[in-house]
Amino acid sequence: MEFAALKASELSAYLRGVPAVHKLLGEPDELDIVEVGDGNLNYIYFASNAKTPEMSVVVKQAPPFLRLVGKTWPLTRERMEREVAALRRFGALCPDHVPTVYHADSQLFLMVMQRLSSHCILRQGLMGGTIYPKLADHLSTYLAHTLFFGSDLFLSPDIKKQAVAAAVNTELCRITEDLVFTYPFEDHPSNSYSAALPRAAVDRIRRTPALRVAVGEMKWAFMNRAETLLHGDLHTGSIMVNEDETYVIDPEFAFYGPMAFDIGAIIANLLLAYFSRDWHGRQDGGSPEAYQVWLLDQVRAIWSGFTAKFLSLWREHEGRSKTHFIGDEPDRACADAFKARFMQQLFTDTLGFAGCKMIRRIVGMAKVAEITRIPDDSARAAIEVRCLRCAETLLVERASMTTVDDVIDLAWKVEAAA
Ligand code: SR1
Ligand code: MG
Repeated sequence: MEFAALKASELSAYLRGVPAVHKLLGEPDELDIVEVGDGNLNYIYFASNAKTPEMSVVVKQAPPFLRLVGKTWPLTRERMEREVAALRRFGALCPDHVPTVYHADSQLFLMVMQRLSSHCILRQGLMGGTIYPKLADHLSTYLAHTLFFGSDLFLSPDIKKQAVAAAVNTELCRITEDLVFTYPFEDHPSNSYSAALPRAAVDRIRRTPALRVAVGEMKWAFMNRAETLLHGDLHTGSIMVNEDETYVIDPEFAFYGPMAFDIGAIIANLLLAYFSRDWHGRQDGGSPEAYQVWLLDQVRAIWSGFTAKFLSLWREHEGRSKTHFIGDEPDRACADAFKARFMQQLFTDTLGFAGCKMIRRIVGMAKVAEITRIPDDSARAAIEVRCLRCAETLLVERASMTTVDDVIDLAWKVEAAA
């Protein structure tokens, strides 16, 4: 039977028939249902008690196609089951930063989850210039916990291999392989370019050999390094925030991949926010600099917080299990050297993935609002060129950029050269 999006009355009747959800909503006779309509992949609804609107949940349903494009881009609906599994896994590892799943239906491919009504999408908050004092602490905690506990540094080898197999996500990984690592670098019909983006900037992406090789290396790493269970699409639209709380949503792209992919996604999106601030920050007679400093501070604090927390989880695990990944040794010199190399490689890969993620948002198919909402074509193009320059350096020079301050310096330098 052909898929049809649920009507409000159908969804209301359905939810009233799920006792746990009905109870959470205060057992009303009718529900207010609003389709939010902002998902690239799925239908998303708010379902609320009409008399007590604060009693509310989110319903997410996967249609058998990519919503952004429509029926001409079919997708299997089982992606909803993978998303539910990932949310539950991440929720168990990091309950303060992952919304609760109340109910999942594997016939209708829908789930009912916690409504974050006092939170906004981080991308929107950053466009508005809001400071989130706890953001870096929360995101570094989320990254350290999810990336460490899914990996061979914590799991036994047999459990980890089962987890890799259970999280195979062929279809959505293919989207990333194409839209992040391949199409933006060739003349592909899915690419789109803003009105004033200079042809030379696009050509440079396609024709710089060192860049193409670097992107190839990152694509290979993405496809082959099953290190941990990733979120897989950790941009600022997948994060909800307020002053006190941070939640990571939408892990439908979850799979076992390289740790640096999630960290790189966050850093890339903070850098896109940083460069686009040059326009947003000047609206209403303001100036962008103070908020740009805050954005780069977040990059620094997320990386350094992540490093400290990840290494601390690693040490605690070694203490408890009385084992070391590299085996016994008389002192800890080799284990410490291994850890230092591990973190350095993670940083290098983070920069490479960040570069790919920035480029795809400028020349590829799915763009970001902080750039597309700039109505002045030439201002937008100037910002896009800076994003591309920064991304190129991140990719090409990633091995010689050894500290997060190198990234901050690069961002300032690219901005100042404008
Ligand atoms: C074709 S789907 C476009 C993008 O939306 C998701 O958020 C992923 O980033 C995907 O690449
Ligand atoms: Mg998403």
